[in-house]
Amino acid sequence: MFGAVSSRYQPLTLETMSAYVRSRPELAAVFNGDEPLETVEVGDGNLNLVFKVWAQADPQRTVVLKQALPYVRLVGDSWPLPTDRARIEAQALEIHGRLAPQHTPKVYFYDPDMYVIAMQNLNQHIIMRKGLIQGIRYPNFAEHIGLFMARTLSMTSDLVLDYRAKKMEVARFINPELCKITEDLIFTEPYRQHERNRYHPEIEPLVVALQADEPLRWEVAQLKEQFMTQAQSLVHGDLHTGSIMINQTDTVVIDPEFAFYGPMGFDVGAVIGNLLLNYAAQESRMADPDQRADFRRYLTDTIIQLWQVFVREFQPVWDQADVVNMPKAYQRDYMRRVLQDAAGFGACKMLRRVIGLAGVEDIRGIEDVHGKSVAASLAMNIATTMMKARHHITCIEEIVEIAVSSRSTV
Ligand code: SR1
Ligand code: MG
Repeated sequence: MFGAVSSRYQPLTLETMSAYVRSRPELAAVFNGDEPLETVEVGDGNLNLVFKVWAQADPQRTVVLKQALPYVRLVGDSWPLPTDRARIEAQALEIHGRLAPQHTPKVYFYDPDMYVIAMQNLNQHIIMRKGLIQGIRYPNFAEHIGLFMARTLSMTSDLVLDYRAKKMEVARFINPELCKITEDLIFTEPYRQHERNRYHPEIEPLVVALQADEPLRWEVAQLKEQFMTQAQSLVHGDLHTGSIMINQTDTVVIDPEFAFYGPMGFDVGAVIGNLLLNYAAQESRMADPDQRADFRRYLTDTIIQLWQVFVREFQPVWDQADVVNMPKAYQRDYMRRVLQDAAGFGACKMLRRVIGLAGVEDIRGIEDVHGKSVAASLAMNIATTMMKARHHITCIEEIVEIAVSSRSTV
C-alpha cells in the first residue's frame, strides 16, 4: 500500500535484540564482543517500538533503538502506516544535529532494512510533559527551544537555502501519510462528530457548541489549508512536550518522524499550545492557589521568553541583507505572521488533545472526573479565544494575556 516493506524487516523483540546489536559495527565502541546485554521495551508513544539496551556490567554503556512498526501502535494493524517515516526521522535528526547539535540526540546509525534508528539513551533526562505535570520548572528551556526552533526553521527556509537545494529538500521530506494523520486528527475530526474522538460527557455541550461555531471552523479550515500548502521550512511536525527530553541543564528534541516542509508557526505553536495545556491542567492538578499562580507565571514567562529568543536567534538571517534583500518592514511583518500562525496552530494543537484521539496526560491523566472537565474546558476556552484573536495578535504578551484572562465554563 505504501511501498513494500523491506524483506529483511522483522520487528525486534527482547529475545532478538542482543544478536541485532552485536551485528552492528557502529555499536562496537559501546558494547564489548559477546558481553551480556539487558533490554527493555519502553515505547509509550502512539506509533513505534522503543528499546533501551545496556551492558549488564555497566549500565552507563547504553543506547536506545527505535523501530517503526508498519501500523499505528495505539490502534493496531487495522491502521497501516509506512515504515518510511523512520527514514524521514533519521534524515531530520541529521539536519537537526547539524543546526542545533546541543539539542539533538547523537545518532549511531539508521538501518534502512529494519527501519531502526540507534541513538543516545537520554537516561539523565525525562520527558518534559511528565516533569511539567509534577510541577518541575526548567530554567533553560525557553533559551534552548527558542534557539532550536530559530536555527532549524530559519536555516531550512528559502531565506537561507539555495533555490534548487530547497526544492530538492521539499521532495526528500514528502511525508504524506504522517501529514494525513495530522490533517485528520488535528484539523478535521475534532470539528465534527467522529468515532475516534474521545472526551468526557461533561464537556459534550462545549464540544457541540465548538463544532457549530462557524467562525472558528473557518479559522481551522484556513490553518489546515496553510498546513497542506505552505512549504516554508523543515518543521519537526510533532513538537509537543512529549517530544522533548529535559533536565535542569539540557534540552533535547526527539521524534521528528512527522517532519516535512510546512509552516514555521506549526512548530512554534506546538510548543506554546502544549505549555498552555499544562497551564490549563494545573487548574485541577495544583490545589494550592499561590503555588498554582506561581507555576503558571513560570509557564507564561517561558512562553514570552522562548518567542523573544526565537526572534533574537532568527535575526542573523535578516542581517544577511544582500542575500535576503527584504525591506525591514517586510521582515517585521514576516515575524508577525509566524506569531499569528503559532497562535492558530497552537490553538488547534490544544483542541485536538482535549477532543480528539491521542489526548495528553496533563489533562486526561487527571483522576477526578470533574477536575478533568474543568481543565479541559479551560484549555478549550483559551484555544478558541486564541484562534479567533490570532489575526490581531502583534506581540507574544497578547497570547499570554488570553490565557491569563480565560476561565473554565463547567
Ligand atoms: C495516531 S498517532 C497520534 C498522534 O501521535 C503522535 O505523537 C502525533 O501527535 C499524532 O497526531
Ligand atoms: Mg512521537
